Amino acid sequence: ENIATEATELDNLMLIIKSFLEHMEYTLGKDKYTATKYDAFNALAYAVRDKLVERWLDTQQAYYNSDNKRIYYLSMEFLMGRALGNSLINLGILDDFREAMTSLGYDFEELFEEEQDAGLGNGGLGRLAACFLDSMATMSIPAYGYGIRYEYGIFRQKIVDGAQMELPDNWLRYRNPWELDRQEHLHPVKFYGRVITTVNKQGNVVKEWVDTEDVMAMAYDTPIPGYQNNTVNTMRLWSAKSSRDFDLKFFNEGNYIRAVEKKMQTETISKVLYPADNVIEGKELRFKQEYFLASATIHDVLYRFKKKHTDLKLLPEKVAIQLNDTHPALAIPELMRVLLDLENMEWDDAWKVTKKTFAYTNHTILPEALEQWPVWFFEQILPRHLQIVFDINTRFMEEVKERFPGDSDRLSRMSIVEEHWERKIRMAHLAIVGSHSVNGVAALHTEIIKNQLFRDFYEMYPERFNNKTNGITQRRWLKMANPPLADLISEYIGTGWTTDLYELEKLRAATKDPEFVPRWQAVKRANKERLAAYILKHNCIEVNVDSMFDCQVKRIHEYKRQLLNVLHVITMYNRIKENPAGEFVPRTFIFGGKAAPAYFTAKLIIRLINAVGSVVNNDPDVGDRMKVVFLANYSVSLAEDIFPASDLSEQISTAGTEASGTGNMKFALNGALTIGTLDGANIEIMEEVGKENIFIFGLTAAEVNNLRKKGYNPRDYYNRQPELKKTLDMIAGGFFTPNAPDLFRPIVDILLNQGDYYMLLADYASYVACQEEVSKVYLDQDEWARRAILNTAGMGKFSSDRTIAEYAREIWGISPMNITPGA
Ligand code: DL6
Repeated sequence: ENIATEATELDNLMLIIKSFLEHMEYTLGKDKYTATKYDAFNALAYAVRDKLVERWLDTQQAYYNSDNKRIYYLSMEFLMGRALGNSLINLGILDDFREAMTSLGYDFEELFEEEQDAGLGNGGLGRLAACFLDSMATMSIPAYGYGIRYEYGIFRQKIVDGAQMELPDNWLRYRNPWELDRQEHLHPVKFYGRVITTVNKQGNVVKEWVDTEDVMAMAYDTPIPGYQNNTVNTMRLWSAKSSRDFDLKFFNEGNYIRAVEKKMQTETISKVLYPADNVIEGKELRFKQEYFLASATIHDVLYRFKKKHTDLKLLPEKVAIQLNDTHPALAIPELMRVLLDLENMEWDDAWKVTKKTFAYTNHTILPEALEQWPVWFFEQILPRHLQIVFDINTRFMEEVKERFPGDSDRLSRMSIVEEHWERKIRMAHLAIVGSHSVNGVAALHTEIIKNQLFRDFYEMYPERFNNKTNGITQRRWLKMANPPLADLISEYIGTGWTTDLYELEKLRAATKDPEFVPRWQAVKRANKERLAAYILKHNCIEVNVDSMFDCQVKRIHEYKRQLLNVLHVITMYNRIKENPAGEFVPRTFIFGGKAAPAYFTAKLIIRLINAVGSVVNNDPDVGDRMKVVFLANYSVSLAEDIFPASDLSEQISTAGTEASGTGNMKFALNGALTIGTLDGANIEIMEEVGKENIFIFGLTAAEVNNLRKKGYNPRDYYNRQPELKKTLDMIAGGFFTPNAPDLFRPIVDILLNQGDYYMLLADYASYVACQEEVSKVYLDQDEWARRAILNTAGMGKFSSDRTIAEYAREIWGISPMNITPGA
């Protein structure tokens, strides 16, 4: 029997090697003389993709046969990162492939580094979409991610002389082995033109959108494997191609160069991801991108629906569309347009179908991130949609009037059309009115939505509002990113946590196991050594592996308060300088994150971090008690190296501003302790891990509101706190950049003279005191490890599997199915 098993294993190994070599030769046209390491990665990826494709076809056939309800997750961003490691793990073939590649003489892990990140997102919102796809596949939910196949993803960040430089991320230049182009899945997307009223064959008065300029949306599909369950779902991304009709029209005009130019212009729609996070860029091209995604997807959804059904009134029974923020919300008037103008449905029926089909997730309350499109964009680019939006609004206003007679202020507050100054369409209002569900992404955030941001809507439609606290996939963020910790955990509690994260509860007992704790500490140390080597290689800074790795990695934004962290760094520096012989718990401050290219203050904060770093890191009085490191080009793959190596997770946004945060969950899952405000999901993390195992400081969201109402004067704090005053004076006075003494003045100006909107000064004292407590606990390494284990143990709730199960049950009304290959 043993011989038989061994023979099968050997066969299996030979098949993998054969597949790899065949792809090297026939797909890539390379041999052992010409193949590069990048070719080896590609041949390996194709061999893995073959495995995916078998299950993919079976899954899709099973979905078709079962006619289950389908879930469409529409998102302008999918921040997928690398696919190789994840695919191998989810298919359960990691060890087989490692053995095969090693036997061919390759360093397996090195090949992973060859893969480009799929960086089609800015931050939390895009990464959440990626985690959701993993969870939906793992739960065998018939789901599709729909987005845009940007040719350029999020820019690559370089740090030059301490400042951010943006380089284009031309990620498709060297092929993308995971995707399959679907030339046959083409939809024309209309732009511009005008609306005429005609009478159709049945004698009905109908609207026709004519003289449009059409752009073709072509599908590219990427397989999304579930975790060891034979399910492979689809992420379909649209790429813009100019249509043949379009070409002909312009080429026939006889000006060849102008015609080619026009053709190129239409294809720019899917060229580049807009790089702003939590702020809108009101550009026409972005508006077109949003409609491009909305329109192509609605047509695809209806095409699939019609393969089995004829009665469009049944759509909500077979289709749920989740809008990832308002970015794809033009899908609402687009579905209305199709139902009214192309399917001849009556308004009331079409509206009922639309509302029942759509659900909207809000991801931010920051006013600068709430989308409002000028009415004149609609007039020019989507004239028929403007009519429909106006019609929706007229009916909606009637409803409000009936419900709240005589309340004209309320009418103007709630209107989908903002009438002041320049007329605009408020996309959030459109999304709420056109959906049956509106959710926030953490408990506090949902309360803020209900009681502040969308209060009027909550009063009108309380049943629509619900909370879905975010989550992350433990397959990528623990099993793949941190194999030594994942193995240690599995050894202790079994592997059930990979699909049921609540299993981690069982780790609580490990805190009392004298053998477990040192092993836990050894894993963390090894991970820190690896990150230290990375830092040495990329930043030429030698860090003390025994120091606390204090990490803040996320987009750079004023509300996230990287600047507050810097104030603490400078305070600690000053304390060492004043008492060079004193005892200090050593710290390595690690920062990472991109600033939107047009965000002046965020970019200045990056420069400040680096300037403070050059002073601190080179001061002999400091030695290895403190280092400040800015890791360039924070991305999914870099994050996978940082979370496992971190001791302290900085989640320090002004209370009430961070909708949820998901980095906070990834840190804690990997055994970092959190220092944080009572904001977003931090609150729920505290509830799960226990107040004693998290460091909480600062004003609460209610206190922030009250202080703002009462009148907040940051100068009071500056004048009363000498350490704070000294820190700010150093920044303003050019201490960190003697050659450009005024460089950081604008930062201090924001804090002292422009009202310090995010209340850094109000929270400074409590933050610094809390950091002292952090250092005290860190001195007792066993106590620290105990708390770290309890953090990991408390992460059960924060699996995106739990989040998706809630969406499925409470919003989509579906139950998962199991895929049997070949069924
Ligand atoms: O819900 C995912 C993620 C949250 O965890 C973050 O707290 C939140 O800032 C982010 N929101 C956005 C909003 N962008 N827009 N619009 O990225 O969503």
